[in-house]
Amino acid sequence: MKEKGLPAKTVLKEIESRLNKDFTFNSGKVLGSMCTNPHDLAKEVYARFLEKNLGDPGLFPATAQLEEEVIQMLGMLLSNPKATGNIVTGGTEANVLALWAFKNANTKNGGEIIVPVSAHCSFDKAASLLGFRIIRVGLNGKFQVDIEAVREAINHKTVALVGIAGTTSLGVVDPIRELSDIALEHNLLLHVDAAFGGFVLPFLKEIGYEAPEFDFRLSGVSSITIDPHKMGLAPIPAGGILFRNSDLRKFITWKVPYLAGGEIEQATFVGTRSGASVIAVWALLNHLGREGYRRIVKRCMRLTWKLTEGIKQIYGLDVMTEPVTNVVGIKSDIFNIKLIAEKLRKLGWAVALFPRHIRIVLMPHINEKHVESFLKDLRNIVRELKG
Ligand code: 0PR
Repeated sequence: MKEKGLPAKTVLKEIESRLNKDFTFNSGKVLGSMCTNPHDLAKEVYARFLEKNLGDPGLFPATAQLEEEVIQMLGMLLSNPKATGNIVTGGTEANVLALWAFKNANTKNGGEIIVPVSAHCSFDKAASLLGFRIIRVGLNGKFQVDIEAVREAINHKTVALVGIAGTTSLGVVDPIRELSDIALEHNLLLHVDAAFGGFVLPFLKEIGYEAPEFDFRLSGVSSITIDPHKMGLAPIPAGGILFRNSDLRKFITWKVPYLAGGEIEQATFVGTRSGASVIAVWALLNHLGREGYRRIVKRCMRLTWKLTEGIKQIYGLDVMTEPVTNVVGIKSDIFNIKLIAEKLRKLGWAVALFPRHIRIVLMPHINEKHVESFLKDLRNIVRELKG
């Protein structure tokens, strides 16, 4: 740090010139991210309430009330208005909180959590923090967790199962009903990671797509992660953790007695936390409503299928599986997919690369023209590789 500070104008100018190296969602080039431009209303609200701290809800009781309403609205979206929970920093914190509650609720010896190989790395982080052993089980032909393999992995040390509703790599949904039945049968907890799918799946049926079951309607589901900062269009940070009721959540509830606003009970990992995030989510849920989110999902799904059809028509390329949510996996049995990804990146496309496929997420910042221009570049790359 310098002794003497610079004028605000100079600092802002420097920031602008430095940050223009970053990708922008508006460019339409970011095809591999699960985040997007926050909605304008959310940006405005977020900027206005930066001082709100839900780490001391006694100082901000009205903001705390909005968080309760957000959890109730998300609970209703996930078929359980009685759900309890919090808006947290993201899917990672939400998944850690679920497993933390499982750990403290667990009266068995040892502790194993059965997760699909497709699960996000936040489960490994959670297991490392909490001393759980993660048992990864394989997938079926549709890239969903193999239910038989889950059954085989269960033993006296098993504490919980994890199912994914919108996988990181392909956006597919595990057979959550079967997982729920197994959880009930073996008296296990079941966490559903709908960090991505939580703001997509509830709207699919109404717009004519197949909508796999995944939420609290299935009575074995103990907790769900649902992230407003992915398909919810909220500013980062905004993840969501919901528990079926207060039973499990009480295992991660801590009393903090000395605060300026008076004694509180806290069930998040972090202490000081953004009230602005919560208010922004509240604003979005109220402003967009089911109708608004349905419209957004409809548009994203239309583009998902446009891209899927386009890819199927390119020689040597195919999709990994028919899309369930707005995620497309591009594979090739002929060309090296890593090489294709490298060539796409050279052309400025920010795509995500998995071992056997390129992941495209059709987020709300992508439009028809972006998809067409991407397909054109892809066709040219393939033509060049064919020689
Ligand atoms: N659960 C699932 C199913 C996820 O896909 C992710 C992250 C998480 C949990 C963790 O969420 P947080 O990142 O909020 O903690 N999924 C994205 C991914 O790994 C995260 C992401 C988002 C990565 C935007 C890049 C990016 O540009 O792809």
